[in-house]
Amino acid sequence: PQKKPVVVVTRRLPDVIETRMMELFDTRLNHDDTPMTQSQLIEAVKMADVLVPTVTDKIDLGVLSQTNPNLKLIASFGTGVDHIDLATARQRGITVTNTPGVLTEDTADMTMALIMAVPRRLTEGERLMRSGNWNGWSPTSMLGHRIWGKRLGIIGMGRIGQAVARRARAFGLSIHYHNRNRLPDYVENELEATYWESLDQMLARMDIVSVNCPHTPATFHLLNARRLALLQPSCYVVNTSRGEVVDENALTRLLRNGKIAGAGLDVFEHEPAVNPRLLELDNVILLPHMGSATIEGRIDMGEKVLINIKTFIDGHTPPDRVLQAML
Ligand code: 8YV
Repeated sequence: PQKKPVVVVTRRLPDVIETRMMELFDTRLNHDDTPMTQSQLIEAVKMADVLVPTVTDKIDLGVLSQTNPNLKLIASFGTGVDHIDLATARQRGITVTNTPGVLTEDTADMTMALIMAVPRRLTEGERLMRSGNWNGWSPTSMLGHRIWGKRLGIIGMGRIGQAVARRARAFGLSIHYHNRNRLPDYVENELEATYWESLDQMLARMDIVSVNCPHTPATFHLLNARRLALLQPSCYVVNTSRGEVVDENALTRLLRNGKIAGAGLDVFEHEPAVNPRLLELDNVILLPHMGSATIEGRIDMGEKVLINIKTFIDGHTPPDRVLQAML
């Protein structure tokens, strides 16, 4: 019988997925659920025919230059591929796949949760209850800002951005967006979304800004100090995409100085590190990169990984091959 391909999985995945993987491939699991070090990753790619990394594995030139010649597929468990040096992978004839689509709605739910929770001071109220210091209702306590009727500016109107737009419309927000490319008319009409070619001009007019674009060389620090300074002091910022898209230090400074009303952050520039000054701010909700963290979603992601590997091994183009256009 043909030798089964060696599949190395870098992190613990849902049990059903790991079981299926063990049945199908010569699978090497990692149940030490801490991110692999670079040297562990290098050991992994020396033996793997297929690598299944996650967002916490930096697949850079150093790792890719150590792959064994049989490693021809990196089937990433996740949608973002900014942790993989795609150009080098391509040069080395390695196909990269991801898991798009299945975490769109979960991530949009979490984005909407932050859009609601920050202006309405949800976690502040919760902290007050747990502190035991609540003295009862008063007409002027815990006042937040109204959400309906406000302008939401979505940066990155791909699958997740559009799913956020659909939800936000139902909550009475008006939808504005900036994207590399303008959406076709019929999509814009369906979403009742207003396109802003100039990100700067959009930023200056929004009440809430949601970051939903991938992290690429072109979007690194897209919200830099200059652009963040364009926001109105009453504006809220929500980020469920990648920390690197926002200059975290500049954002922190503006939040501290009252130049931005608040922020909901699920992602950070140097995860798992967080700018410690953010922790001191009441008008900020911080979450540990859990935008897509649902049991159902993780299984869906795992199934996508399985299909990508199987299709590739069978000699076909895997459904979620990451195209060069992502660069
Ligand atoms: C995942 C994510 O938790 O898919 C992504 O891009 O950021 C998250 O949804 C993570 O990537 C798993 O690798």
